[in-house]
Parts: sequence; C-alpha cells; structure tokens
Amino acid sequence: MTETATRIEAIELHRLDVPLVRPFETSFGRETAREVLLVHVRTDAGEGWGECVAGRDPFYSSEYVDQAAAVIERYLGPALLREPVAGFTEDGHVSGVLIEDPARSAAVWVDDREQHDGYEPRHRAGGDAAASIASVPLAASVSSALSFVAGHRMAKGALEAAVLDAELRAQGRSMGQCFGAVRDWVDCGVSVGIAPTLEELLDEVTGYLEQGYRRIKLKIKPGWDLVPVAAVRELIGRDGLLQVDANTAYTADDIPLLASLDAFGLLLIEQPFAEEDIATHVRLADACETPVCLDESILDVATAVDAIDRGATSIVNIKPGRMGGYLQALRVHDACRALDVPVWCGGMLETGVGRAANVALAALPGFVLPGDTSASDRYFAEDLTEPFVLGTGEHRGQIRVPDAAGTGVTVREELVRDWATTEPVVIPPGAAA
Ligand code: SMG
Ligand code: MG
Repeated sequence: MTETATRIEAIELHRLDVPLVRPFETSFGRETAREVLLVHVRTDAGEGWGECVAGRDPFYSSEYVDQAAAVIERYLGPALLREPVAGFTEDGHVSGVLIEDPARSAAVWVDDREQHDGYEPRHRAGGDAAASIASVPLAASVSSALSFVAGHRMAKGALEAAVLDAELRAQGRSMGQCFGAVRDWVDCGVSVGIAPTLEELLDEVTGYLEQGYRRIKLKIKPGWDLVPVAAVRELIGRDGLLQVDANTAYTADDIPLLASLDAFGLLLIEQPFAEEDIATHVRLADACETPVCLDESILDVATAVDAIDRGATSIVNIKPGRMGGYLQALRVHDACRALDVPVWCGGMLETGVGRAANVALAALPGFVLPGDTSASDRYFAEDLTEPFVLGTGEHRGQIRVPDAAGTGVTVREELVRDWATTEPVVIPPGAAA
C-alpha cells in the first residue's frame, strides 16, 4: 500500500433504507425513510465511502436514487475503473500537473512528465480551492473522467466523495485540513418540515430550541407560509435566526405575498421559484428587503456567479451533491467569497457519511451562516457512523468538525448489511456502454 492513491480498483454500491425519527414534509412531498445509496471504492492505497444525496423520487431535482445507481453501474463506474486515470501513468506515477481551469471550473491535467517525476502537484489559479484540489489528484481526476455523461451531478458527486475519502485516508489528512477549515466547530441550524398543525409545528420548534439549534428554517408552500412564519417568529423572539425554504413552490404571481414576509425579519427566502427561473428571483429580490437565496438553481461556479451578477441571489446555499461533489463546492465557495456573497451549507438528510464531509466544508471561512448540518438524531435514531451530536456550554448549537483522516468517521458495516434493501452491486470494469 502506498500513501498516494493512483488508481481506483473496485467500486461497490450499497442500497439501504434508514427510517426517519419523524416524517419530513416539504412543498413537494413527505418522506418517512431515507433511501440511501452509498458508494464504496477501493484504491491502490485504501478504501473510501461516499453518500449520494439523490432522494427516492425526482421531486427536489430531476435526479433520484434508482437512476443514480443505474447511471453509476452502467456508465460512471466502468469509466472510473478504466485505466489509467488522467494524470497517472500505468505504473502509478504522476504524469502531469493538475491546474485549475477557471473558464471550465474544473481541474485539468497538463502533461509535464519531463519536469515531474514524483508527486508534486502545483496550482496556478491562486485560490484556496485550487490548492485543495491539487492536493488530491485522484479525486480531482474524477469529474473530468465522468464529464462524458451529461448531468447526473448527484451520482458523480457520490463517486468523487468516495475517492476523496480514500485518497485523504491514504494521505492521513482530514477533509477539514484538505478543504482549508478555519474552525473546529460549526454553527448548526435545523430544517423544520411542514407540520400537520400549527401546534405541532410550535412543539417541534420548541424542542429544537431546547436542544440548542442556532437557526430555524421553516419549509413553506402556498397555504403554509405567513401564518406559521408569524407564529414561529413570535415563539422565538425578535432576535432568533429564522429563514424559510419554498423548494420552488411559488410563481411570479406570489411576489407580493413573499415580499410581505419582510415583516418577520427573516435571514433569507430560499428558492421560491423554479430551478431554471432566475428572472423571477431577480424580480422578487427587487421587490423585497429579505435576501433571496438560491439552492436548486446553483449547479456550479458558472450558475452561481451568473445568478449573483443578475441580482437573483445574495446568499448561496452550497450543497456539494447538487454541484457534483465537494471539489466543485470549494470552487463555488471561493467564487462567492470573492464577490462578498455569504454562503451556508445545505443538507439532504445525509447519514453520518455525508454529514461528516458537510461539517468539514461548513468550517470554511465563507460559511458565515448556520448550515442545515443538524445532529444525527434530528433524522435518525441510529446513524450509519458514530453519531454527530450538538455540543454543550460554549459549543451549544454547534457540531465538532471531524479531525481524523478522510471523512473522519467509520462506517458501521454491520448496519449497511442489516439495513440493505438489495444485494450490493459490484461494478465490473470494462468500457462504458
Ligand atoms: O439535511 O437537514 C437536512 C435537510 C435540509 O431542508 C433541507 N433540505 O431544499 O434545502 C432543501 C432541503 C432538501 C431536502 S429534500 C427532502
Ligand atoms: Mg432548499
């Protein structure tokens, strides 16, 4: 075994059902269990795990978990198992240098064999993301190796996350170290679903406040907006951090109603309109004081910068899975920071596998608002890794950033087996169909 991972030798997919402690309802549906797709990779320097954020149904986005598993099995997995991976010779040496191509928001390999006979990544763009990405050449090669498949960012992101975990474990570095974390603890918010009644909503929010959460996010939809927001504002007081998320449930006709949320001093309104509809978000931003924040619309650096430039978003929700992986998320973080746009880390009901990496990301300097990085028990009675728990005392409402190598958490493989809904799929090497 070497300290430098240079090739992906095996990929396995695991499907499991993890029950939720309470149903989670959004403007697009209600979930009672999390259908989890885990990617397990073996490289020449050790193993890693990644979690796919796609949901059971194509409601939050067009991606869904059956489709993610299928596209990995048929196209993405076989492509990664073809050798050699970009940037490495067949005997595992680095055969080029990895440079950031800002125009493509991607890392590209430049053949530079004469000058480089060892592992010596360098970077030109000068941003922190570029340095982070150059330090994990195998993970950095994943997105370009998979670019022949259009879209499917969540599936690609799961593969990249698993390779990143393996590569960092081999290097003995944590995700926080790799990403450039500047804090050991991150502020946690909690996302509160649409409740059957106002009383139940207030009970649920009260419970989260007692646990110490530093920010409340309410899911809203037409017919469940002004009244619950007013009630929760009254419950938590003027200074409590409160925001709302509509998951695309509104249309341009609702601009006056959404603008009337200004009365409640919200931190932000998240994604009221369709993913592709930047123009209506611009109109809302012009019509209200509350900052508009895009989630579903932001797929990479280009869409983030475009939405910011057009005035559609003044705060960005960064979800690595939605952007095709943590490395693209680092680039979006840097781009937003350069434009003085605050970011925060979104969540997709991840188990400890994805949560660990999200918490590391949320420790970057541009993440100035509490994330949807809740404790494991917000969703799960038992987590797939050691649980994430909220701190106490000065760390009330915070989660500690893992500092062991890779994700820093250990997957409980007995639970992966116990909760499996299908046999694991072993991806055969070979040409992508
Ligand atoms: O992980 O706490 C979490 C979930 C946070 O509300 C959350 N996510 O649009 O931001 C969002 C939603 C998407 C969840 S899809 C069921
Ligand atoms: Mg959202």
